[in-house]
Amino acid sequence: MGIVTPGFTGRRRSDVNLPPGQYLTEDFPVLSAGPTPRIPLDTWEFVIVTETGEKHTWSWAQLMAMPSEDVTVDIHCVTKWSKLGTRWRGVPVSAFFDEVETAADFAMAVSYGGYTTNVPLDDLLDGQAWVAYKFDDDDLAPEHGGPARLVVPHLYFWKSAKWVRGLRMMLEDEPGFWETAGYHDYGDPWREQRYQGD
Ligand SMILES: Nc1nc2c(c(=O)[nH]1)N[C@H]1C(S)=C(S)[C@@H](COP(=O)(O)O)O[C@H]1N2
Ligand SMILES: [Mo]
Repeated sequence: MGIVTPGFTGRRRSDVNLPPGQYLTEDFPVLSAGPTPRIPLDTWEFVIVTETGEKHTWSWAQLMAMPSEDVTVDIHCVTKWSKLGTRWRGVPVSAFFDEVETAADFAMAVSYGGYTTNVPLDDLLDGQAWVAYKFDDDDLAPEHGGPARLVVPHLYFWKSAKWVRGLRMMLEDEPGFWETAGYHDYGDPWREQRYQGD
């Protein structure tokens, strides 16, 4: 006979499989390299610029009209905290690329406020990345990247650009803000790719 714990729905600590060097946190730390920008929704836009300079722009109203997904994912910060089962609502990045033609293999995510981070395009497609605007059923708080942020949970969380403004497509990989400062160009937490050379 097994032991049943009524009402227990969480995962047991011993069942948790964290990437190497990570510890579990229950709260939601804020990590921002600068001040929190405030972006009014009526001027907010998401822009994909292709390698040929072609621009595709979505307004907030257009974003809201796109089919969204509710996802529950684990996130892993390079400063070693991991948070399990975070709940987001957002538009899958692949939906934007249904309308964009590009031969580029890399994207530079660009944020309001100037933050940048590079991600291979393949890592943004096929249900791996979202432009998220809700967290835990609430509008995404400004300090966590609201009105909208990138969520790319399979890479270290610095790749999940807060206050995302768009993607600049690149034929060659280029480092973004933290990558220029020595962080890994790809950032796979399961391979512990924290710094350049890992
Ligand atoms: N625009 C922007 N996006 C950013 C950052 C930032 O400083 N600016 N920090 C990154 C880092 S290092 C992490 S761990 C997460 C933190 O997200 P949170 O503050 O919602 O926990 O956002 C990432 N996205
Ligand atoms: Mo981070």
